[in-house]
Amino acid sequence: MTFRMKQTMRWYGPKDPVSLAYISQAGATGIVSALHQIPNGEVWPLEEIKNRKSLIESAGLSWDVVESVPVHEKIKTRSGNFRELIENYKQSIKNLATEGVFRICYNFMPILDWTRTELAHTLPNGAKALRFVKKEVTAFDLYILQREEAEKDYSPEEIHAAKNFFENASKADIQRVQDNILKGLPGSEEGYTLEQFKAALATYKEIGREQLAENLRLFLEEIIPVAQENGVFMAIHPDDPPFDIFGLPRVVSTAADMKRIIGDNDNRHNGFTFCTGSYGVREDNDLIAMVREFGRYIHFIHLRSTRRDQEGNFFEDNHLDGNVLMEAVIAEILKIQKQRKVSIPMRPDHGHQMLDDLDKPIINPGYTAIGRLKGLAEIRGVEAGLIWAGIV
Ligand code: DNO
Repeated sequence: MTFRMKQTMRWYGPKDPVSLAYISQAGATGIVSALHQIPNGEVWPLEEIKNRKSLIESAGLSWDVVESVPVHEKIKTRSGNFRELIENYKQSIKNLATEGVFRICYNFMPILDWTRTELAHTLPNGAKALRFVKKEVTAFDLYILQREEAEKDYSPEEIHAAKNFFENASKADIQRVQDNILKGLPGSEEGYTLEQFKAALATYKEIGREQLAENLRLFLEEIIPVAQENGVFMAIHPDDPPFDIFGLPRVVSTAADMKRIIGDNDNRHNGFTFCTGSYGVREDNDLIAMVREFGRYIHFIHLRSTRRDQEGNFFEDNHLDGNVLMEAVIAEILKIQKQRKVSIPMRPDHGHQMLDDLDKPIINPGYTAIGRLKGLAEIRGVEAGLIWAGIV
């Protein structure tokens, strides 16, 4: 028996310009959503979870995944009232389970969530894509943030390119780079001024990669038993991009990281969001091997493809183009589903701003309707084809 992926789309709540009806018309049957109105660190109240769920269900859809219950910075750094914040996190897990929501996506990226410098990079066909431009990130680090010892993190060529960019960039370009890095992309939950960001960076002065990995382990040690008791599957999202940034350590970037996160106690409630767009930025991440190795623990899938170049830049390509061998990844996922006899929720991650969406104000970059609809349709097509051809 073959199991298809459960097709979902992200919905930012009642203010999202892409309505539940549109999502349903696009072909998704499930929703990925979060209570963005609850301040980071507070308990998610039963009542608000119930309201969100009934809104989704009244549109004929199901709330399959929470993306995300954010992890407070104080938990990541284990400072201040982090114990109380962990208790709150546990309570949110329990409350979600009480209302029948059993999958939670979260991340453990210090300070920043996902990072891009360009939100409307025009492709040759006129559609717009999200892009990470290395020299812009480097210029921000060296000349705007003026982070101590930042030069050490870059090669002479990278510094040269950044300097060149900075000296020739318009004021608007500099502002764009700064805003895109600091203000927080959709779902990030936190935004910073330059001064706030500098202060936040200082809290990681003593926290290297090992310490952050240890802080994650200690967090999991507390929350996973609660998730297990309540039938909840935790799915950690990888770092995006999957490498250290602004001197901040990142510990969910590679297969080795995934292995470490599972640790010695084989517990499926401690699982992963398999995001091909994030892991796929690294050439040394073999996505197919990763699905094979960690398939048992994958509870949520983001399908998206990036294309990288020699300079360390990448942009979000069409879902079936770019460096991710999407057809092969989907085939591998279908095999895992067959073994596990489950349908794993999948969402087409991001999409180009295209067609009529080009004329609309963009509230959530990457999350316009038409580009995601195209991604979903292509992914479904690949899935149907693989199954029909008997490949899976
Ligand atoms: C970006 C998203 C991320 C993701 C979080 C998960 O589009 O994939 O913001 O939701 O990192 O906690």
